[in-house]
Formats: sequence, C-alpha cells, structure tokens
Amino acid sequence: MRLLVTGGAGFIGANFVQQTVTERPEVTVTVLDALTYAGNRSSLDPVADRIDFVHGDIADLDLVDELVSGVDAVVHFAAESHNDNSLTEPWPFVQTNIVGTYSLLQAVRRHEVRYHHVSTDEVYGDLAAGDPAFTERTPYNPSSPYSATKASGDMLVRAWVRSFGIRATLSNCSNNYGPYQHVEKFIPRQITNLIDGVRPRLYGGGQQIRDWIHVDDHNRAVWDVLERGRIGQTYLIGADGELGNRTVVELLLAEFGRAPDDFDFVTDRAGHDQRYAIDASTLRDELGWRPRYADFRTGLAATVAWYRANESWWRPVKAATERAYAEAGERTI
Ligand code: NAD
Ligand code: TDX
Repeated sequence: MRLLVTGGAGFIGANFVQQTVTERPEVTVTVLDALTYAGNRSSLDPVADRIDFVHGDIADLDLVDELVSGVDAVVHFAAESHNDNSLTEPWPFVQTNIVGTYSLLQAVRRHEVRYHHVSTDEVYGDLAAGDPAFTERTPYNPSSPYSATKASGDMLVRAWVRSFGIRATLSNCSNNYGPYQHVEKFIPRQITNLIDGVRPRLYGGGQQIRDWIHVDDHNRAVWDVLERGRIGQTYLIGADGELGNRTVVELLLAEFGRAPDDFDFVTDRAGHDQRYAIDASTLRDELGWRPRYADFRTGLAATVAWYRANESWWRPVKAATERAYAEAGERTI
C-alpha cells in the first residue's frame, strides 16, 4: 500500500509514521508537511531513510493533486491544532483546517483514493459533570475557533461522501499525550516547566476534565479504521482516561518529587470547555480495538522520561513558547 500522510512532522502524525514504518514494512509512506512552528522534521529522524518527505502546504491544490494521484490512501493529520493560538489568530485555522481539507477532498475525489480524516472530540462542544459521554450521534457544537474549523472540515468530508461517493472514514479522538508533543500543550508544557524548576500553570481553577489517551493507542485505532472501518462512518476514539487538570498536575508534581500544591493558577482560557469524555463502544465492538496504555500513570511516567531524555528536541522552542503565552496576556492569579 502507498500512503500519503499529511502533518507527518507533527505530534500524532510523526508517531503514526514511526509506528507504520516499524510495524508495516510493506507500506510505502510519503509525508506532506508545511513545517509550521508545530512541525519538526527531526521527529521523523528514526525513520527518515525509509520515507519520502515533501515540504508543502495541503492547501496547494496542484501539489496535493499530484501527490494523491500516486497513492492508494491518504491519512490526514495536518492541522492548526492549538486552541489558545486560535483565540489569538484564527485565520490559519480557517485556511488549513477548512481550505486544506477541501483541497485533499477534491484530490481524493478526482483520483478515487481512499481517505481517512483525523479529527477531535472537541467538535461536540463540552459536557457538564454527569452528562453521558460523546457518541457518534452527539450533535456538533464546537466552542473555539479551532474546534469550529475542525467541525467544518468534518462536515466537508461527510458531504463529499454523500454527494460524490468518496471512500472516506472519520475518527474523532480525545486528548493525546506521549513523546514529541509540542511544549505549548498542557502536559509537555508542565513537564518541561518542572524540568526547568518552574511551577506548573493551571488555567482558571484547574477543574476542567480531559479524557486522555496515549498517542500509540490513537494511531492503532486509526489503522483499524483505515483497514476495516465502514465507508462514511465516524469512529470515536478514547481510552476511558477522564482526569481533572489539577489531578494531572498533581501526578506530575509527584513524578518530580514536589509538593502537590506547588503550582500556580493563571488566567483562564476564553470559552474554556469544561469536560470531554468519549464513548468508544463502536470502535471497541465493531473493530475490536483495545488501548494498550490502560494505566495513565504508567504512560505519563514514560512521557516524563522521554522529555528528560530528549531535551535537545524541545529546548529550542521552549522560551519562545512561554514568551508567546506571556504576550497573549497570561498572568498568575
Ligand atoms: P500538531 O500541531 O502537533 O501537528 C500538526 C502538523 O501539521 C505539523 O507538523 C504542521 O507542520 C503540519 N501542518 C500545519 N498546517 C499545515 C498545512 N497547511 N499543510 C501541511 N502541513 C501542515 O498537531 P497534532 O496534535 O499532531 O494533531 C494532529 C491531528 O490530530 C489534527 O488534525 C488534530 O486536530 C487531531 N487531534 C489532535 C488531538 C491532540 O490531543 N493533539 C486530539 C484529537 C485530534
Ligand atoms: O498551561 C496550560 N494550563 C492548563 O491548565 C495549558 C496549555 C492548558 N491548560 C488546560 C486547558 C485544557 O483544559 O489543560 C487542558 C488541556 O489543554 P491543551 O493541551 O491545550 O488541550 P485541549 O485544549 O484540551 O485540546 C487538545 O485536545 C484536543 C489538543 O490541543 C487538540 O488539538 C485536540 O483536538
């Protein structure tokens, strides 16, 4: 199988490429990535000699058409992915997450290529305590510019399935953690702060809840859907990993031998979603998927170890990332 992977230099895409090349030597991988601030070519170093890398934009219609004409399937990870950035400057989110998705859809339509679309549980909005978890039937209700543009991309995919008969599947996953995640995101930000002796920073009161899944488990599910998913179907991916943000910070503080209250509360995120939770029954029952990282604490400890051992990967962008948070108005409260 010849595969085009968009966003393969990002957190989840790089993990997918590494996993694929290692475990499926029969698959030929081409990565298309614009190497934005979030892309890091060195995340592909372990497999660099076994893939083709194309530096380009998914919204470049001609480039995408040419690349898609030469493959059997596309797995689309590329996105602007950070909620906080979407509040500061929404335009790149519209361009990449909507226009970029359109460009891929037109190419897979023209060349009749199988397409898998990677999306997020945030398209469903948020839940209150006690609400049932999201299912494939939950109505879309996105809150942030990021999640609204992801929801828009998903809607385009559904329309291209129905109107043009493209062979597409979608997956909407909960919060990922693991190696190679950009230090702007919650868990790597706090790990790298702690390595630097800086107190973790919790938005608002730290009461928000996220449903954590290890990135390896997400990508195994993506493969299951790509190989055995029903065309036109959406699969929710989650590993029953609901935890409050404050609890995550306390677990990290324990990993570093620090007191459980050794953190700061900082300015809350505008429109901050309260809780996400995934019901992954369809994926489990239909495709037999099970997470391998059933214990979040074990996965978190391995992630801390990775950031300790790979300072050269994250150090070059740490200071600028913290400066951007300060410039966006983040203050201790
Ligand atoms: P990321 O920000 O780490 O990586 C995104 C990658 O896309 C980068 O390599 C970047 O250079 C590339 N990219 C951005 N714009 C591009 C463009 N116009 N053309 C080509 N490449 C471009 O993101 P991530 O966390 O790895 O997320 C990957 C996908 O998974 C996204 O679609 C995201 O919405 C989805 N997702 C993420 C999570 C999560 O917890 N991180 C959860 C569910 C779904
Ligand atoms: O410093 C922080 N302090 C803090 O309390 C940061 C960066 C975040 N937070 C909070 C905000 C969220 O409640 O932690 C939680 C997680 O924040 P993020 O890592 O920014 O993730 P989230 O906004 O939940 O979105 C993530 O999961 C869904 C990914 O970034 C998205 O790409 C994915 O779609």
